[in-house]
Amino acid sequence: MASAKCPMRESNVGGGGTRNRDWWPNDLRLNILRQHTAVSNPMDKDFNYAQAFKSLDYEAVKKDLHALMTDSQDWWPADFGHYGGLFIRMAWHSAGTYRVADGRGGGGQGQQRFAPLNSWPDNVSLDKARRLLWPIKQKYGNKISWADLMLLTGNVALESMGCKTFGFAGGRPDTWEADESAYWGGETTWLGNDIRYGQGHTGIEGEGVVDSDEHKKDHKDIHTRDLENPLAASHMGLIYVNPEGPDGVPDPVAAARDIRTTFGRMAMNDEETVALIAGGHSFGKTHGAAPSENVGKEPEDAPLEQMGLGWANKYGSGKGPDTITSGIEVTWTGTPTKWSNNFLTYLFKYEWELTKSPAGANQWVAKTDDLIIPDAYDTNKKHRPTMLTTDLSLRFDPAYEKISRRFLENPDQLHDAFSRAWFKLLHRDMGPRSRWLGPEIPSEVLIWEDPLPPANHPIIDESDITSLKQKILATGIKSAELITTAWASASTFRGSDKRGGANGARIRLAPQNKWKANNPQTLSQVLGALERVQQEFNSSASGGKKVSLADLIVLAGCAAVEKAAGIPVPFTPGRTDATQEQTDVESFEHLEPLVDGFRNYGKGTSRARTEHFLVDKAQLLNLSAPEMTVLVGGLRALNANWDGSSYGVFTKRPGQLTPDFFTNLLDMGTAWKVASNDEELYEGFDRKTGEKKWTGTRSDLVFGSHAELRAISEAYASAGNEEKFVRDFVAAWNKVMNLDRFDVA
Ligand code: HEB
Repeated sequence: MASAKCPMRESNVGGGGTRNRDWWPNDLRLNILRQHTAVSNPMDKDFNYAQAFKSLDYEAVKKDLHALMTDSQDWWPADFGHYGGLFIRMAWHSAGTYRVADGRGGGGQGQQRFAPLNSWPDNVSLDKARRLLWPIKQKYGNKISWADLMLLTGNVALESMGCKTFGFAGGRPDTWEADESAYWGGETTWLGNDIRYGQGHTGIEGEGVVDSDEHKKDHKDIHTRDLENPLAASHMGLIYVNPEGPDGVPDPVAAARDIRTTFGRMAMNDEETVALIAGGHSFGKTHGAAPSENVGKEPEDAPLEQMGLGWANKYGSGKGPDTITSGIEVTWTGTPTKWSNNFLTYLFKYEWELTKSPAGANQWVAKTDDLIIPDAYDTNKKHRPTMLTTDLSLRFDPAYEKISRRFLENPDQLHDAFSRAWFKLLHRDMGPRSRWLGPEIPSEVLIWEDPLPPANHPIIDESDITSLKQKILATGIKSAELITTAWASASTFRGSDKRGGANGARIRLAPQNKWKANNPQTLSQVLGALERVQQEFNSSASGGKKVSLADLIVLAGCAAVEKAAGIPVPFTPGRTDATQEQTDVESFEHLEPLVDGFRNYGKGTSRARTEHFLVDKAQLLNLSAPEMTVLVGGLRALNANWDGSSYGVFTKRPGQLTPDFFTNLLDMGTAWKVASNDEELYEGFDRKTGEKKWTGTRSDLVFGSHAELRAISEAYASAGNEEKFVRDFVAAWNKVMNLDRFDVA
């Protein structure tokens, strides 16, 4: 126990001691731009997960998973003799961290293995679930990632309990370190929500999901509160909402409000939400055999001999009937290892009475003498039906009730809605279908995939590319506008959920064609000119060749960069144009840049500075710090601000690809002063003459003020690196243009 008393700060080796982040908590987090690199990954450099997965004996894994479901282990026995409920919860918690606002979270990287998720209070006992899977993971090795395996296991659990699924796709390569890019909230206590609601709520540390009475008094805002974006969960350390009701208040109607916000931010509508909860809670049970004081430290803080497991439970046997997970003790249906409509049947059949679990948590019991619920371990025992506050929301929220009653009367509709919503939940962050692998990919195309039409005609070749570039440059459209349009099109990509990008040419469709950052008026002129080039080519090209507007938009940017760079800029054709019908406007609105420092658009909020948004965007674009730096410097030299302004265009020869941005920014002959009350604009004056030379934004000046970014800027401003600058810019530009090209990977 000695080590548990010794906080990490006191460690004087191995990177211990007070860190930069402790001294300067608001510093830029450039660390998020150097994650998941080769140095943290034990696989060989040429390891290709998609290829490895293709050699997997998929049916054999599924067979092993089916066998595991009922192969109860003494060290963690299966409730009702079936691990299905536990594994569904594991998969759901793996995928359910997804939030559509920035596409982060989700099951795509196997992050449930790492902190903080492995130790979230909501993930209690899932450490056991993953450990039960280890022999299967070990057996199939590199051919199936943890990310895929955890989700596939949830799917097989459903099938094993008689719920036909909509399908499954593999293709999620594992990461090997804790991802630091997602904002999970600013609270410093588990289950706190003071920051996300900003209304003075405090988290109650160490109480599991059970809140204290003192906390409950202060709940007046649960009917009106607003959850901070991009968060989806109502508390730090929860995947979604408090099962006992908002902040522990057992009010099903108020709980519905939190559920709607949370599931909405997970990209689920009311129907999908009802289906997921009613379907999910037709299985398994909750665990609250005794008060949570019995439960030890979470995995990240647990003693060594627990070997990465956490939450050691000293109550009784600490497992099986004595398990403490959420602190709630509920079994929803009479058939917890079988798909059924029973959750909804009981929800409406009985009236519900508030009661407490043995751990003291709020829960509900049916007012009935019907002892129809089996015990997980004692076949002689029967129980009355029980529910969570959040389960009752499906009956007492008027909109949810309508849907629930329809599902109650039409079990096939519940099944269809559940299996579709479950498939969406597990695959929402996978990106385009070209990334999906395996024999169980559904043939039905779903709108949330952001579908692209196939290229069903011969695509352009090298000589077409050359002549098209000439034609584009001859349209008279300014190079800077061709560059901003290509950037606007490609830079919607987010590495988090692999959405966006230039493919599909959705920049010409709603909502992107109206986004302020895209400068709609200029955009429509550029697109008009490119459409004319396209029409001319497509009506005259030999051999039925066609060029898509998506390709032309990128090619136009490449042609303009090439002209300015004086070296070839690579271009990979083959994009296609999506239709408006293939574009879910509401869902695409989440991709709108509120701040894009690369084109000097937008500014910070009360919660984040402009330069923090720049780094955030760079992370979503899978860029390193040097790539971010060279792109900003290059785009400024190319005069490519969103509105054509000269902010940050620190050069006397705008339009040429020079490192002038860096040389001028680092020039000690310039003194900088704040030029706007909001500290978003700065002016640079000649120290000798006092003459005003430049105007720049926070996204510009940060490359001179931040030590690490300045170091990179110095490299690009140094004699002898002019060519390197051009080469690096072209490489980074090419990377961004092709971020979404999973079809050619
Ligand atoms: Fe759930 C369980 C809550 C949704 C599926 N959950 C559970 C629990 C809780 C909850 C508290 C218990 C844990 C323990 O163990 O103790 N959920 C909840 C909430 C929500 C939910 C609050 C929202 C409203 N779920 C959900 C969904 C799903 C689910 C959506 C799917 C789909 N869960 C589940 C399952 C379970 C649970 C299956 C069981 C587990 C076992 O059995 O172990």
